Amino acid sequence: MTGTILQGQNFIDGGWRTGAVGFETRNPSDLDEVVGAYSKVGAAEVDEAMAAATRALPGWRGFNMQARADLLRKAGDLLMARAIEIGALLSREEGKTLPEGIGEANRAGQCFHYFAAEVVRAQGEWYNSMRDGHNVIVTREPVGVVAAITPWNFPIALPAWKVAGALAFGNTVVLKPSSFVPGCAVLLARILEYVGLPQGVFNLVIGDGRATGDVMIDRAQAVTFTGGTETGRAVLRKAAETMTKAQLELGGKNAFVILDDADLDLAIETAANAAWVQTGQRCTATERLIVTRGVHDQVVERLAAKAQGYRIGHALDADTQIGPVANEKQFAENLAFVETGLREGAELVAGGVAVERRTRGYYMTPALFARSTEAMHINHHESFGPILSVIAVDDLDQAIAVANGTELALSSGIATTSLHSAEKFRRESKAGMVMVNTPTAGLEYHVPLGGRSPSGFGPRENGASSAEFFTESKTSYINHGVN
Ligand code: TXE
Repeated sequence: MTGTILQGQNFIDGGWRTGAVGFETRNPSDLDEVVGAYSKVGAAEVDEAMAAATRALPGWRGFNMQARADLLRKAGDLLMARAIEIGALLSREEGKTLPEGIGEANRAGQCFHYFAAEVVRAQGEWYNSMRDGHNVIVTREPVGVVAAITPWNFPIALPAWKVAGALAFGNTVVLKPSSFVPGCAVLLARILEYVGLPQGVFNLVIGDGRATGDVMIDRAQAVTFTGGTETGRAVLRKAAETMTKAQLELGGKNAFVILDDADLDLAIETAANAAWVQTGQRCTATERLIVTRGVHDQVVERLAAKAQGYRIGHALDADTQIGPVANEKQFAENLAFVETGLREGAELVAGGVAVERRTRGYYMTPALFARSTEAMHINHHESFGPILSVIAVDDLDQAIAVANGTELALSSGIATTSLHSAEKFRRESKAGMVMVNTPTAGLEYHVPLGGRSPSGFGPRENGASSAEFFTESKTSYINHGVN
């Protein structure tokens, strides 16, 4: 199945705009297929988008609450009604399998529904005062214009939850998607235009990371960013200049522990899913597998068989289980990462090589390294590909120490049938999200998402913690004179 070429524009101040520099995206499953034709805007147009969002702010902030909730809900309805179309575009542009693409589009719709309900849950607190005849109220107000900057690995869900969250709390938004995968953001903009969001409330700019990002961060009151840790540092440095509020969701070097007492069928399934499915391109993917010696050899053997059993192929083929790597840069980095592991002396027991399929694409087999040690580069740096390395340990205490031994602390997990071990791990893991007998990847939108610095910075995304980022608190003292 091939599709038409999406002609994607920028959406600024309620109108569609072509930028000066045109470019195309190609299907990572089939490099001979062009998926989208877009154009990048420069600093002047980004500035216009920021100005439009600033002008639209008072109107949107005061927009009727029910009407605002209705707009978000309708956007969610449309995302779900068009999930097959959006999912197919996502699969063609990013390389996720079609069920994954459709699932992500539906998730985007659910995020809009969740935040539609948030609109009417306006938060506030009332306090008695120390002073007679007074009281104190604490209310929340929109933070202002939000700059949303997103990476390529979740082209619709990530823009959706950032944009829906910002809008729900009365903010206006300028979204900059990754230029590797702008198509879904264009469809989101079309949906938001169709449901009748007022002019300037939502803007989409496609452009180069730094040039675009710098203008956005300068002019916004808040920036929400997901991407690589180094880019996150650059965003934070820039935000510091203007004291722009920042929320960063960055890399992970996520560990999953398997103890001797684990249900091994579940543990193998869980580890394999989190490491290799979606081509390992999830910030919460398992990259380090920490296994106690009693089950180590069995785990390695079974996981090697599992890795070799996956059907790798074109993202739109019905029998494909794992699609291609999303882009050439990531593909080259993954293969180089495998080389590094081999050079360091880890044993590659499965996969890790480029393979050919019926179409030209960035295909590689899921990699499993055994006999890797904690000190190796491959156990400290995010790979962002389908690459898993196993580290053998003596017991739970050592497992926890190794799991906590990297800088990045986003997600972690443990497979065990011992309530005591599970609870000890849950308490002592420094990751922002801890999973017991379930994959390190696979998050829900009604609860906070994120990790400790340098895996994350600022208030967590999603769930109740969204309000912390998307609003500012105001404390009011009122002398009403009633005793
Ligand atoms: O991320 P980037 P990309 C990691 C992963 C991957 C690497 C690159 O290791 O290989 O990041 O992926 C914009 N100011 N993760 O290219 O480069 C850029 O245009 C402001 C981990 O997607 O960080 C894009 O829109 N913005 C991650 C967005 O930032 C800038 C998920 C992300 O770009 C900018 C995805 C700048 N100076 C990738 N430079 C995770 N763990 O969740 C670039 N951008």
